[in-house]
Amino acid sequence: MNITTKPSLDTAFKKEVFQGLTNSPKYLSSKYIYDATGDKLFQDIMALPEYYLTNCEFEILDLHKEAIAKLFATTTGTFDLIELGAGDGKKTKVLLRHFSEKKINFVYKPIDISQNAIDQLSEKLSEELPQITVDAEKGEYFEVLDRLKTYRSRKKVILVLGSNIGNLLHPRAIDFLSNLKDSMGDDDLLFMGFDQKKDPQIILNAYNDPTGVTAAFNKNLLTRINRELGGNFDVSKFKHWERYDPETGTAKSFLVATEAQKVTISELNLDLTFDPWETIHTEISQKYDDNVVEWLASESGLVIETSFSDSKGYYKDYVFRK
Ligand code: AVI
Repeated sequence: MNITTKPSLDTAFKKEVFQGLTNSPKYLSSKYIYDATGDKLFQDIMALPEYYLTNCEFEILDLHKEAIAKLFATTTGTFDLIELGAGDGKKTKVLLRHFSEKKINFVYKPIDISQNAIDQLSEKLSEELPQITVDAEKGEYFEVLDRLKTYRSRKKVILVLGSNIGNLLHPRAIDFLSNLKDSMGDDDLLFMGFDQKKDPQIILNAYNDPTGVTAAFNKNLLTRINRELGGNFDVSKFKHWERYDPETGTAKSFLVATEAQKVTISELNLDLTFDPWETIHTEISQKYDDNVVEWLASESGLVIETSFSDSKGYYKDYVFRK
């Protein structure tokens, strides 16, 4: 590694890429996969037959929509259904449609970091479910959580679907859940998806599809560094690699250098060298069981009210109160 002059690390992206790629072993944060290309590749992943998470959660919401409606609805008025990381809202629409058919009073508040995702979702909902009140917002989770604290006037139900929490290590997951708890009042609920431990081969296949969509998704980190930070990674000289540890429930993604190479990132004034088979760790996708979710809840001051599972027991949505 060679740093010529001190770079100006004036954005979180620059700072984190610099930190990660000058560390030994090298790492990058998976949150930077999600630019317009990354969003599209993630949509493609959700449509893969191997990526069971989406269908399992879809099945849960469809199968249990009546019980879920009973938990969420208030007898006294309306509630805010706040979805963090709403994406294209495909799964949530099962609930929205049902709530609307049952004449349940609610305001749907999808929140996503991508303005593009928010605009598309609002447009689609106004066509498909025009009777629903939608109040979408662009924002980062933690920034939005602060704002949520001021919505105390009526009941809030916070939705976090897709096992998004699995991309956080346990200490950060506890921070996230604790922040959510702080934004909740006594009647509020948190409804959150947690992918479950299962046959390790099924998990490996979900993150290692034969069509290479997941590999392209992972490599989008390097493509994005090339485009936004003046990098010259040759992405064809990196291989996507997935590992799953059934003991800890942690799936880890890597990009592995297939030969020795030099890379320059001009915006960071950074020259990097890679040894053959050197790794960049890019993502964790944690898998859970009831004991771990109970532990996370108690560390965060939350209590599990109930949970819903798909028919194969691959995935669970838990309902928490504070
Ligand atoms: C968004 N997140 C929950 C996905 C996951 O399963 O960890 C991202 C993903 N990475 C590879 N495939 C999907």
